Amino acid sequence: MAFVERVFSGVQPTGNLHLGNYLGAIVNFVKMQQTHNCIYCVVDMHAITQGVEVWGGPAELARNTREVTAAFIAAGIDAKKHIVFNQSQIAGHAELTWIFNCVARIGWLNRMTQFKEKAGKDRENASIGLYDYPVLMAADILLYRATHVPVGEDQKQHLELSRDIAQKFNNDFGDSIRGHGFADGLFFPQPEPLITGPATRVMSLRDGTKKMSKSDASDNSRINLTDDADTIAQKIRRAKTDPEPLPSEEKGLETRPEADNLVGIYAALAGISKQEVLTQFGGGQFSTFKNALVEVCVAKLAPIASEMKKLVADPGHVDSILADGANRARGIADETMRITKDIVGFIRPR
Ligand code: AQP
Repeated sequence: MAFVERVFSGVQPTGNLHLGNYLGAIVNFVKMQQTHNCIYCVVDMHAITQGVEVWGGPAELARNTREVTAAFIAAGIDAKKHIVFNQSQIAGHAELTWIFNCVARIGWLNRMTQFKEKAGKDRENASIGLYDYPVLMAADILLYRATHVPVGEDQKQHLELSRDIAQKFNNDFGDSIRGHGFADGLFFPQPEPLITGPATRVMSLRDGTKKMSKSDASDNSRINLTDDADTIAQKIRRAKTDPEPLPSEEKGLETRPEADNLVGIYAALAGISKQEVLTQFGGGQFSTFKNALVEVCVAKLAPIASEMKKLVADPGHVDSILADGANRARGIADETMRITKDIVGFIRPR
């Protein structure tokens, strides 16, 4: 069956939205609006999978949920033409997760590297929600039978799991799916990850081998979307580099993770290739390149930060955007759950 193409993706409201989230995900969210119907979700149910000391408690969760929504709108997502909502408003995310929990295998989840990284050494003490995170993610996507998912490189493995779950559901319930009018036995699509651009994995400014992340203890490791121009300048000037000048060819970046990262960030912000950046700055000192990077970064982020500020100052308006999005998302989600329940054999009122 040819599925109607639909884009879905989400961002966790865990605070400190950063340049990695922006370049790895949100920039592509904005682009996809031109060609697809898009659903962008503030995944607040994912946010509570780590300890409360990580997500900050109820007031912080609500504040961060509004801030991510504001970032979506400020970056150029059109919440009227497309759908923007927060996950917990739609019960189908949790319902479909339960069904998928019974389809996914423990062996599959045991391979998930993000769980291993986030749970760390104290795995026994991690929440079941953190372990089940990728199944909830599969449910998020497949509740809308989405076909394309723009994400950063770090989410590739979770997308593969979503594809495995979709395929196993279609196999396990093939006869029932056909019996419900899907002649080819395919109810869920296998969603495709869209991992594009020169900054699909933005690294920490303090350590070019570590992903830029909201939860890094050092604020200097990341550029937050809400940082002002002075803070951006300071962070970039202090970013770790090596003593060599920039190379003129991309090959010269291979063993230089910090240089590679900054060149990738410049390329993504300026909308050019890494090679074009090196043609312009290769052979020169880092200080010259860093000054240019500050400029392009401030030019891109300052208008977003100022629009975000305006939006979060009016929480009622942000909440109405989320409520309107949830109402429209619910129409699609309810239809998927109705058919899924019939396929599984759950009796429901007629
Ligand atoms: N460093 C990154 N480079 C490129 N893309 C990134 N993404 C996250 N970090 C980078 C992408 O941003 C989207 C939203 O991510 P998320 O907030 O839902 O979850 P995350 O990947 O767990 O983000 P963080 O910042 O790393 O948070 P913590 O510190 O809590 O783990 C996703 O598409 C992701 O790929």
